[in-house]
Amino acid sequence: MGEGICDYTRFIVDLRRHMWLDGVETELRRLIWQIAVTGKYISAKIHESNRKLAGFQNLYGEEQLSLDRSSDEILKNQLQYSGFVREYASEEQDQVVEIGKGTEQYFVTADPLDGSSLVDTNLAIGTIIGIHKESIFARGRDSMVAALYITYGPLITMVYSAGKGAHEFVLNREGEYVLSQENITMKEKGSIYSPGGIRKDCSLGHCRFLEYLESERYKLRYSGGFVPDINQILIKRGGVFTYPAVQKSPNGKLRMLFELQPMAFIVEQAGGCATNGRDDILSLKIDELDQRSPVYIGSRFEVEKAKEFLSNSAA
Ligand code: AFP
Repeated sequence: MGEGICDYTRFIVDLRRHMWLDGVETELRRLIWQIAVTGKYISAKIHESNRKLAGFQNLYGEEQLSLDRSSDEILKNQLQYSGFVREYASEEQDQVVEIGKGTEQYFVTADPLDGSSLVDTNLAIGTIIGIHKESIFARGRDSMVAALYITYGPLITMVYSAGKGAHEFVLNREGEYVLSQENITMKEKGSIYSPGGIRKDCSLGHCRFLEYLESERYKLRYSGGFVPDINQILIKRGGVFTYPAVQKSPNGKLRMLFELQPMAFIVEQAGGCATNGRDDILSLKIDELDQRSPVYIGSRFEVEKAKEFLSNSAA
């Protein structure tokens, strides 16, 4: 049997065994799958991109690349025709978009191309997706049923969770996703840290936390892309990413709906945790589309240590 056919057979068996066994509802399994497949079309767009500005700004006043808008369009269309999605909220859209007939059971949030400002540097970037069962204006822990991210790097990988562990698929040369890591589980403690923000704009507690990590010889790993930075912490089974409150943005830079909730969902499923420095990210209620939060996310030891430094300095 040719290797290609063998690969394909193994892939189908892996996919069915893995996704069937973890008890994911058929519609949700198919929706996750369709979003993962969209990653192939977005990746093709990245490869033909010329980093041309689209001449538009998003809700946050950020310049939109034509790539941002085309990735958003690809995703929205795929979700619209999936038949499973009632509403679509995206970092590139000014408001929530009704894309279904009003009876579908899922609400999807998307950062279609996070880190797109890195495209010209050829660093890895990604797509971040949250899947909710009810309105997205709730606590993540109550509304979320799944999350996934796709990393466009030397390989295209998709990490997802539907509430039964975190698992990684890699796109093989036949253009099929093959299960590569199942039930990813982080250690209690890691050895890398990703510190976003400008240190002199951060609180004393935050600076003391970073100094602690450096005194413990943690290695600095920061690319400026949330997806590859989180993916590194997950695949290396430990470490911490932070984008704290800073002077000009007391709520930090990263968006709750489009970046923090999906990654918190996946990291928790891998045995890690995610906080704003005091409360779990998934326990925070979403009131606005563009809601941001400071974030400390990764293995348990480092996140708890961050909370300790922040509360001691706040006292
Ligand atoms: P872009 O999507 O504008 O490239 O921003 C990426 C991002 O939202 C997130 O992916 C990074 O973790 C963070 O910004 C990096 O921010 P700094 O450039 O301030 O470090």
